[in-house]
Amino acid sequence: MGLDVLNPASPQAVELLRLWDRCLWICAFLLFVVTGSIVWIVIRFRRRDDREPPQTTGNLRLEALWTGVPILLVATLFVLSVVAAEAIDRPIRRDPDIVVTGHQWWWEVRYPNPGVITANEVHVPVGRDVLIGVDSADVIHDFWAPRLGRKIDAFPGYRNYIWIRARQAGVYNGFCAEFCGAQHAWMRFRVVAEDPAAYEQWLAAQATPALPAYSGEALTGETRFKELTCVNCHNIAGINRQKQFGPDLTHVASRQMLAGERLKNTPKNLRDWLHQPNILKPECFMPNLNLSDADLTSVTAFLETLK
Ligand code: HEC
Ligand SMILES: [Cu+2]
Repeated sequence: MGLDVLNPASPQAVELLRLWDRCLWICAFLLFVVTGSIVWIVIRFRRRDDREPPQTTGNLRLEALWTGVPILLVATLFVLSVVAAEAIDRPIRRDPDIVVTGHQWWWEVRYPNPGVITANEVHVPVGRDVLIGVDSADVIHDFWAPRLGRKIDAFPGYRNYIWIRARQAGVYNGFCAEFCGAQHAWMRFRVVAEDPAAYEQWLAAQATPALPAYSGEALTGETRFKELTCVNCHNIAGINRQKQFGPDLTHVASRQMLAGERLKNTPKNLRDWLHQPNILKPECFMPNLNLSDADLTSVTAFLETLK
């Protein structure tokens, strides 16, 4: 795989890498010229006797040279950067396809049309320009999927925008790239790029409540979920709808990872999470509710039905 930043998968990331390459070559050349001159001067003008060498001041040609060359270099870097920025940040002339909101320490992912809410997993159709609006519910975070584009800050109360376009289907790593507190390192996400038909299918499935062909353990789990204050923080479409504080759980079982990618989404890990969120992610904002074994089993069984 190699480093994500050296392995671009979108036109925007290609543009960034190109800028990086050019700057690197310019700087490598400068390094060569500067260190080369120093070495040459040290040898050529080394001390041979005790006489003071001739002193020169006010050489106009030299002054012009070492003022002009740096100005030219900085201007070149400036132009290269502006060209890259133009190519990456195209104008915003419509509403975003997706709104991503940073929370300590997870990402809320909303599709305004048709009203889907999920977490830590951004699905996009391959080969299409996708406009993502990025903001925050608390402190400053930074949304970064290195293979797909630039970083973009997530501010509370102000929305930034970023274009991405995945060239190939695949799963791309994402990170919070602005230190935001204790669990910053476990504030990851993934971008799942799939062909448009699969994407539409996913979106349609997410838009329908996953309800409720279940019985037994899972049914008990649903009742306990409502009784155990989970509903104060988590939404499940069809069960409760209020202002949510934690990740939407309508289709939690369809997600690949849990808790900002702290855990793979397996029944065992889900149960562990409900048992000790504070141990898995110290200081995180899901409290340890000291659930009994019976509750852990039934609530896990219930959540596992939410595909
Ligand atoms: C005080 C609010 C609060 C309560 C009460 C609460 N949670 Fe959470 N929950 C959170 C927060 C915040 C997160 C995100 C933690 C993180 O990733 O940093 C979370 C994460 C989760 C996740 C992981 C979701 C994902 O996609 O990553 C599950 C599952 C979950 N909670 C289930 C429950 C259940 C079941 C209960 C009741 C027994 C419950 N929660 C009670 C706030 C709460
Ligand atoms: Cu963050």
